[in-house]
Amino acid sequence: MPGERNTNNPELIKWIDEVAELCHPEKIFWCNGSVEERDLLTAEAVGKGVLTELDQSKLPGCYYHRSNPNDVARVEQCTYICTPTAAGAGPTNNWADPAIMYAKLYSLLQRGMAGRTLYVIPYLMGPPGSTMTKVGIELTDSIYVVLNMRIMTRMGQVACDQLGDSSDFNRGLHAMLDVNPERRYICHFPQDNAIISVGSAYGGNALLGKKCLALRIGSNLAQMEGWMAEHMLILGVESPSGEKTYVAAAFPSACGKTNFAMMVPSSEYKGWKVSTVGDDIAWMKPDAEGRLRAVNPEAGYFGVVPGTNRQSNPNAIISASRDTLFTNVALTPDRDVWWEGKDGPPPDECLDWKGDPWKPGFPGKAAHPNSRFTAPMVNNPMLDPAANDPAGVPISAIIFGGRRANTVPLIFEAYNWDHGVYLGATMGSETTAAATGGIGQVRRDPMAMLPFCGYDMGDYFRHWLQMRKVIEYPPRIFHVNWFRKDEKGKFLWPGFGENMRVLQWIVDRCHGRADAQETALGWMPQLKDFNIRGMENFGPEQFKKVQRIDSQEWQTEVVLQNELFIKLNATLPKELMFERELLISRL
Ligand code: GTP
Ligand code: SPV
Ligand code: MN
Repeated sequence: MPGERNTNNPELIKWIDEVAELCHPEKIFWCNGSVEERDLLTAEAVGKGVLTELDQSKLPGCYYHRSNPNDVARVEQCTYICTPTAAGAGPTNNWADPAIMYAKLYSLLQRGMAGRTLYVIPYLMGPPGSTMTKVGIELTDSIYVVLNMRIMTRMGQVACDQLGDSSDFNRGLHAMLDVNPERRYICHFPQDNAIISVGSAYGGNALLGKKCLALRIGSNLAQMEGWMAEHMLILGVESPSGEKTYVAAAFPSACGKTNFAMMVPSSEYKGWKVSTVGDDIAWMKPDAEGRLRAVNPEAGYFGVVPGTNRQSNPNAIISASRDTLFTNVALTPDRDVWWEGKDGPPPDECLDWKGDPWKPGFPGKAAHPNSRFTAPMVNNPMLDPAANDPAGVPISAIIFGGRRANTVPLIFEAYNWDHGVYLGATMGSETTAAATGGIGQVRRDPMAMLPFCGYDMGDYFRHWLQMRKVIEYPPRIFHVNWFRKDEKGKFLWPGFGENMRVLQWIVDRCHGRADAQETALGWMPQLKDFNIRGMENFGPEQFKKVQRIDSQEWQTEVVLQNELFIKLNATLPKELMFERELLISRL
């Protein structure tokens, strides 16, 4: 019977009893992850108006959801790391005293699920059977969260089986309450391996396996256990000769991870094949041979919708064409979905992401800029054969990249691991719609982890430096910027499938084949080392522009970089200050 208890784990049952006692749900539903259960819950969600069925002949298994308009992105100002001391969270996180925060949350949660169902979601982060995999249990009163977690993680019986009678699982408690920004708290208690999230039902705030467990709690576990939990895509690239290379790349939210992870190489690259291991999170650990190996802890993609089309990301379009949930896009009268940047003309009329009538020419956007698709990774035609491999894949390169209209060249390579850590640590990027707040302001987002590092950022940098000592064959480290613009505000680099040209240089560097020139920033390809063959409107002059190091801009940049270092002064590793001095003297 769907919903029946499917484990006898005593610790788990005890915890659920406590939560039920506090939150007073009308009933408890234990998820087993079956298709029967999915169909039942989907029908219930449609009945309650949480989901709208899309045209099943066009989009089989696809449903539409609108979140509360006040609840459309991560909320960094409501996100807390509740370590015993404020120093544990460090100066870049919001900190709260765990006792005080628990008290506040328990009072908000009192009878907080009255009249609702409490769903028990056992899930795995990581491939079944991997030594890297962790078990989480999310308790939630949101049926939408259940259906998303089903796609995003290995959920249900498989997780109960891996857990057995162990008490080693992450306790995640999620309650929507009245979805009020005034009562919205996303709280992490690393010392208890626990998460409590209230007042939001959206994305990274509510799907607790993703940013909360896999990154904020995960980064704590990683530091203690000697591995790395990173906001990185993982992709494989195979050359025409059959040589396979895996790389991981950290770009901030809405800065191109999904697009790069699913890249279809441009026509110049016939015979080259890119394959996806993951599009958002990498867990990486050195193996017995001294290589860094990575697994994708997730099983689905929670991808940015606007701008996705057959040209920019055909495999995302295919992935999201069946068994997919669409959140906050526009809904057409024939029960199809639409968004800015979709193929074809806009619909004559539709309902926008808020449910209001919308027509072309209306001032606002039809789809929210942070509207998302939730699609199972098995839908991805270019899924890497090793995506479920418990051993993970060996990483040859780590790529950092931000969204920078100026200053930062398209591609350069770090001199060595410590210099690479410096490049990651000083990464800047323009803010995007993935988090509420201003858009387009450059801020420091070290390793794309500013919103996701669950402990002191200086100690996190130290952990990165330490990792070098346990990885015999460390990946090379690179920095990219797809987003540099010219004086007219046009992107200097075409991006998307053409990023294969940058990836080729990276891969060739990893295999000791490509030349580079020593510059103030690092190793850079010269025109002779970089393939621009067959490119339209991109010649030697454009290459020079996109790679230019402007000393004026860099004078400003090193000052801006220092703002973060000053903030982290208590724990900043001295190696990074030395790297800074070296950069200044080179400049
Ligand atoms: P999260 O899921 O929020 O962590 O983001 P992500 O890093 O996976 O972002 P995604 O790949 O969805 O990128 C979203 C935005 O980046 C969209 O606006 C894309 O159009 C834009 N983008 C991605 N790749 C490129 C590129 O190569 N060039 C340019 N100019 N824009 C790009
Ligand atoms: C991000 O913001 O980096 C995301 C989307 O990947 S969310 O799951 O909402 O955090
Ligand atoms: Mn992300």
